Amino acid sequence: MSLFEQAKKVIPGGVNSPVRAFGSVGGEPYFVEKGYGSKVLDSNGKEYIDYVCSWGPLILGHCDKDVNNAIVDAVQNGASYGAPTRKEVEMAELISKMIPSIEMVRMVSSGTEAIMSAIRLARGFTKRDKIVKFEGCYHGHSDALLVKAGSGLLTFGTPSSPGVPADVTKHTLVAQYNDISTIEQLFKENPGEIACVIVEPAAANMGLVLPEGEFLQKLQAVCKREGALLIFDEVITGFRLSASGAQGYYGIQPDLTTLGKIIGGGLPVGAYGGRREIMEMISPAGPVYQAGTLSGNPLAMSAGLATLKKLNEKDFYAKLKAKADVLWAGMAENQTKLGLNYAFNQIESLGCTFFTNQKVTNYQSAISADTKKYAQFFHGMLKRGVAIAPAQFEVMFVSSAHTDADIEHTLKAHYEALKELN
Ligand code: KE4
Repeated sequence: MSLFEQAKKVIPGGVNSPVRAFGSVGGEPYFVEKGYGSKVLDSNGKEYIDYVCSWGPLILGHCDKDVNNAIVDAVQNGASYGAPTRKEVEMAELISKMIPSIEMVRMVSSGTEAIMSAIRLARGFTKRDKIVKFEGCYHGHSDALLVKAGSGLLTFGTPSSPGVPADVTKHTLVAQYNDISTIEQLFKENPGEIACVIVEPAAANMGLVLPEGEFLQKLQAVCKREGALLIFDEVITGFRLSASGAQGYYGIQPDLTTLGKIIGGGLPVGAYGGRREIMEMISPAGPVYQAGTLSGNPLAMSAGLATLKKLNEKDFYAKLKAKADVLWAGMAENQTKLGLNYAFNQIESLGCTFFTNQKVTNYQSAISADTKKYAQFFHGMLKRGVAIAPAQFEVMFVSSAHTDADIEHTLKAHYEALKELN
């Protein structure tokens, strides 16, 4: 019996998070035994150059020595106390220094928890119930955000999962990414009722879709005019696009920001933060309740602090971008050589090939991608020792641990995998 068969007997779908099960690419998922630098080794002893990188946290790659040492040192003093620690203060001060719009921050244990809490805070602060998200953006699995757009471009959210009451999602409105007219329309139809708009400032959950023109600036202006809070979900882009996340990259300060992934260095973590007058509504300073047994966990704080400190090293992002740009340029060159023109979006160390010839700027254009072709491409890369996301609507993550040799190997595999597509 395979490990996957064994797993499926005791874990739903054999995995602890759905995307890991290879459902959209077919075949059995590889089980990882260990990671080191840019690589992972599976339970059959096969090595892959890894562009999943734990879906974003591992911007330094696997088993970074400084991150590992920080965890090993911390655990000598215990794993959790349920009492405040100086590391939580250090983490909050460092996050606030790196992302100035975050005057105060609350640590939690996942991106989902960060977003769920930020939404509650926005509702408590504005005394409004409705929220707006964009079709194709993913903000974790809390009920209010498990919605899909109904028919047409502008709708109330309808539950995208059983178990989510329509009574909950009726407060969630769905707009279209890069189309500010859909936002204007929602505010026109719901005057004074929208608490917040949550957006991935660079969307990485419908594949990679980037804000066009002044989309983010206009979004901020509309929220300001309408008295709604702008929430940047930077669980992926936070400390990924720059030392100040997407908001630093695009020069826009949201009212609230959610974080995760990188700030835990691979350990369970999430955070939400923003303007002091808003954050001081959070219990016990204020009336909006939120709590967590392992919030600010000392091991996660140690791993996160060690990670963020290395991201502050001179030219870290310039070097990472230069490395990623070699990969992105090589992938474009491979397509040209093969006479292909699949859509390709990239920003800094994030990249995504869509198997469609349409420019991808929103959910509708993203889903024009041929997911069967992606599946074939995925397996073509995997058999050549390159592990990319097992789903079209995810992204490739490049880490500082990826070497020139890794990129050369990846480009060779990429060329051959594209060539053999039928
Ligand atoms: P978590 O609850 O999984 O820590 O974070 C949820 C979340 C929130 N916001 C954004 C922008 C996110 O991308 C995520 C989670 N990202 C996915 C990958 N696209 C996690 C992978 C998985 O679900 O296993």
